[in-house]
Amino acid sequence: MSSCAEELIKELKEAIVNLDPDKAREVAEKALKQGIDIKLLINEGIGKAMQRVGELYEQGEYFLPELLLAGEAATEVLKALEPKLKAEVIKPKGVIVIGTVEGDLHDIGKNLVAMVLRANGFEVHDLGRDVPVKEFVKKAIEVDADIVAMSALLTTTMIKMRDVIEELKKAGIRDKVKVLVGGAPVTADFAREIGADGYAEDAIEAVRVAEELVRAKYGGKLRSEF
Ligand code: B12
Repeated sequence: MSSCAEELIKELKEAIVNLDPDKAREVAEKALKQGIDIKLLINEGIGKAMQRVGELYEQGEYFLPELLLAGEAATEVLKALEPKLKAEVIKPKGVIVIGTVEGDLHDIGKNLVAMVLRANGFEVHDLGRDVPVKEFVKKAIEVDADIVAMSALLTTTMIKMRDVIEELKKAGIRDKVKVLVGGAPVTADFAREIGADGYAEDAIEAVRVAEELVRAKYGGKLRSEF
C-alpha cells in the first residue's frame, strides 16, 4: 500500500471511530479521487473501523448511540463508494435476493455485500433488515432467484437462517435456489450445519462464492453466459 493510501485509510478509520459521518464521507470521496483501491477502503477502512467500534462497545467506552453514529458514518462511506461501484448490467451473472434475518437490525455488512455483488454483475434484490422468514421465499419465487443470501450479526438471530432454508424446502424450491450466508458470528461450519450451500467471510469473497454457486446451479455456466 502506498503511504498516501495508508494515510487516507487511517483518516477514514479515525473518522468512523470518532463518530464523524461528514468527515468519513469527505475522506472517502478524497480517497476515490486519488484512485485508492475500493477493496482496501472496504476491508481496511470500514471493516477495521467497525471492528474497533465493537471493541470500544465491549469495553464499555461506547454505548448504543455511539454504535448508531458509527453506523451512520460507515453508511456515508458506502454512499460515496456506490457510484464508483455501479456496473451496467445487461445480462446478470445471477439473480440474488439478500436481506438481514428477522430480529436483526444490523445492515452495514449486508449493504456492503449487496453493493459489491451488484458492482460485479449480479442482479440484487435487497429486502433490507429484520426480514421475516417468509419474505425471503416470496421474493425468491417472484424474481426467480438463483441465490438467497442472508446476513446475521447476532448469535440470537443467526438461527433464523435455518428457518429460511426450511421454508424454501416447504415451498418446493430448495433445489432451485442456492443459499449463501454470512455475518460476523456466522462460520463455514455453521453454514454446513444448517444446510446452506455457501459461506463467505467478506464482501469480496461473497462475489467469488456467489459465482461458484451460480455455476454449480447451471452446470458450470453463469446466467449471463447462456
Ligand atoms: C454498528 C453496530 C450496531 C448498530 C447497527 C447499525 C446498522 N445500521 O447496521 C446498532 C446500534 C443498531 C446495533 C444494535 C445492537 N447491537 Co450491534 N453492533 C454493531 C457493531 C459495532 C458493528 C457491526 C458492523 O456494522 N460491522 C461492519 C460490517 C462491515 O461488518 P459485518 O457486518 O461483519 O459484515 C461483513 C462480514 O460479516 C460479511 N457479511 C455480512 N453479511 C453478510 C451476508 C452474506 C450473504 C455474506 C456472504 C457475507 C456477509 O461481509 C461484510 C463485509 O465485509 C458490532 C461489533 C462488530 N465488531 O461487529 C456490534 C454487535 C454486532 N452488536 C451487538 C449487540 C449485542 C447489539 C444489541 C443487542 C445491543 C443492545 N443491547 O441493544 C443491538 C441489537 C439490535 C438488533 N435487534 O439487531 C453485539 C452482538 C453480540 C452477539 N454475538 O450476538 C456486537 C458484536 C457488539 C459486541 N461486541 O457486543 N449494533
